[in-house]
Amino acid sequence: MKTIKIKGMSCGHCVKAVTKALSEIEGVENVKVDLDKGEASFEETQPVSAEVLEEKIQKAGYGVG
Ligand SMILES: [Cu+2]
Repeated sequence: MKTIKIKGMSCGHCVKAVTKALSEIEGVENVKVDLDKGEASFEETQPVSAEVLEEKIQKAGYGVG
């Protein structure tokens, strides 16, 4: 299980958007987003680069870190 910090989430809609964005990445499974902590955790079925994660999150309108 890997956990990353997500910036800019404020409501349930954001949680859904981030969950969807991460779930679309190949190798990312079982995404859980915690709004209060501002974190997303997921399983990696294959290595996923930080660049890919960041790009996907940014395209959804949020930030990583
Ligand atoms: Cu929101």
